[in-house]
Amino acid sequence: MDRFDFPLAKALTRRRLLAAGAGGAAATIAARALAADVDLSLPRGAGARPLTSDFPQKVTMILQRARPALLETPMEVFQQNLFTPNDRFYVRWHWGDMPNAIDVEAYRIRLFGAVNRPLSISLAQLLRMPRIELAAVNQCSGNSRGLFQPRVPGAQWGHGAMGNAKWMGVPLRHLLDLAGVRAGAVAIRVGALDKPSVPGAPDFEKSLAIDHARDGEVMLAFAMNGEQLPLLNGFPVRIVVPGWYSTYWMKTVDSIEVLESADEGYWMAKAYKIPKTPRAHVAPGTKDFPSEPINRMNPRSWITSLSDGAAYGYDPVLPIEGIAMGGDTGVTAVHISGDNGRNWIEAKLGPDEGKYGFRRFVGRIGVPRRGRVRLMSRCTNTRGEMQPMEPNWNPGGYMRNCVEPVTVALT
Ligand SMILES: Nc1nc2c(c(=O)[nH]1)N[C@H]1C(S)=C(S)[C@@H](COP(=O)(O)O)O[C@H]1N2
Ligand SMILES: [Mo]
Repeated sequence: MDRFDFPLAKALTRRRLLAAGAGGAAATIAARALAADVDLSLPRGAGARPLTSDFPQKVTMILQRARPALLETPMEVFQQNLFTPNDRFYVRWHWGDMPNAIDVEAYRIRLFGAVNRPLSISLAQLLRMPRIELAAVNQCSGNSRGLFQPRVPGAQWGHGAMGNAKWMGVPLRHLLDLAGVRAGAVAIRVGALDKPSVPGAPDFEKSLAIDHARDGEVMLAFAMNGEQLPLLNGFPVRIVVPGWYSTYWMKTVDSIEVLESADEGYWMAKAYKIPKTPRAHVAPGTKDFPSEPINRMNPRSWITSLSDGAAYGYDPVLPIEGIAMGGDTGVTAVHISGDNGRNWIEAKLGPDEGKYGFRRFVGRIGVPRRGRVRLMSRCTNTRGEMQPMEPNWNPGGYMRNCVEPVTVALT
């Protein structure tokens, strides 16, 4: 592919910018809310959230929590852009002690453990290495958790804990090959600059199987939609694991350890575990089940041209637009329905930007008369997996992927 001009000088400028804004960033993290509220239409009527523009490099986000920062993307952003703009891209951190300035000259990524030549890589070195670029959806494992019934603890996200971007970076395979992975290596464990804000709490670290880390697509990304990553999305470098939930997409990476035995750390062995059942579904209330670490994403779709609960002028032919994702594989088809799922018609798909990204769909639904209409979209991926009507449930509130109806009044 073309050599994208991503000069370090720009990164240095950014360092100064961040240094100048650092106090401001820290101060603004105790965000003021904008006057307007959004309603995430959560069950139990608890969906009202303030909007905020107080976070550095972000505009008009739904404020879920200020510290650690949990910012959700409003749905209209997905209607307006197939690639989510960096300044509208959602944000999630586990610990309040997230970096608010980076010294790009001192920044290093250490690669150590079961390797022949441990490495300490500067940003300048990383920017000279072979790079790839691909579109991929970054989706939190708990996206749409606020819709779980019965309710489960955790961030009560609507559907906006996701975003689609073109990620550019160095394949992790390249670095692992430079270091020389020893026979017997089974996994890599990635660590980052943020630190627990509670004494003795486990540092946020995630692991990937060594073969996955070496698949040529898992990358150390330094650019997002052709620009540096926003600080809150992991500047200067984050891991991108195409097709997998973004709990693995470590931000502000500073260490990669090659392990010879499975990672028994809290964030792999205890947290982010899902039932080993189809779609990670168990009967609501179930606590004991065989589990595994969360992994690949499943197909989803959303109607984005109409908002749930809104009123529109009646037209016998209602145009519909939305976005779909296949999970860890491409989208084969999206079907839409205007009669509560009895009849489905195939929507027209927009350009294919790569199997890990969002795919636009457009279609028309005949509406015989004025009144309320329940509209639905349903994605089928290239593996033949189709979004079901029934919601899945698990105590973590993970992997929701049922059909998400939108009800509108046509008057
Ligand atoms: N260093 C670091 N990386 C992290 C996290 C974190 O808390 N610290 N959270 C993970 C989780 S659970 C999610 S959903 C994504 C969110 O990515 P974003 O903030 O760029 O949207 O970051 C992942 N990477
Ligand atoms: Mo997440």
